[in-house]
Amino acid sequence: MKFYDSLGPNPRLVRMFMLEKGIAVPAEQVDIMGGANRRAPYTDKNPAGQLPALELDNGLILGETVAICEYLEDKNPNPPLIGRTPEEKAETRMWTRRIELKITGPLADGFRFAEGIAMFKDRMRTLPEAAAGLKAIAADVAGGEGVSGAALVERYQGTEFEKLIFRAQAAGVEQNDTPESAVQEFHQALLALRVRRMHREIDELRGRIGADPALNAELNRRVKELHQLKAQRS
Ligand SMILES: N[C@@H](CCC(=O)N[C@@H](CS)C(=O)NCC(=O)O)C(=O)O
Repeated sequence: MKFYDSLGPNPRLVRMFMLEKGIAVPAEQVDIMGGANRRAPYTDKNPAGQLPALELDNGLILGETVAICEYLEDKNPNPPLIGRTPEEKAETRMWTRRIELKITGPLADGFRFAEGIAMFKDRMRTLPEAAAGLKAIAADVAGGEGVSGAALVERYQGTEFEKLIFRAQAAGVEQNDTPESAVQEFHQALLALRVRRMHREIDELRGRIGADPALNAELNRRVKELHQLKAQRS
């Protein structure tokens, strides 16, 4: 296998996915700033002309970040990032599609048609007049001006992969951290989310204990878990 890698949030997501899975694949860097992705020999491999791509041992070249992650998950089910059961997988895919269609897609085109226009005008059809509207759609759906991975984790309390996608995309807009630090940040955001959930569950258990004292053991177990989670926060 060979991983075609570059600057940008989409390859970053695949790097994060591989790190989470503990998979190492030989990688080749493609210079997207210099436009190497939009000409041969890269376009002979991936006519879509974008990154990332994964070349399989049977010669098939896979483009599209989500398709690549799905393939890696099928080949390496543990740890599950998309889901264990058909239900978990369906939920992840539902959120992934919503986030791509309604947030990261418009966000990326909003950037390409405005701040990024010098780089993109000769690579794709650009619609400068649409930029502000596209960014507004993304911000509305993601919950306001300060669109960040943490804000989205807060809002869409779904599965890990969907948050990982957004984290990678949002971090990619800034382009200033390493995949390792983005993974670290993602773990911390997830941890904070779990701590909040656990607090809610504990409050709810406390409310029911008067009616059912047998819940005491469950409560003690949860409180212990909460302390363990809190100890992992940096
Ligand atoms: N739909 C593609 C989008 C890939 C994409 O936009 N890649 C960016 C890098 S993050 C790219 O290749 N940009 C350079 C270009 O479009 O010329 C996917 O999900 O993989």
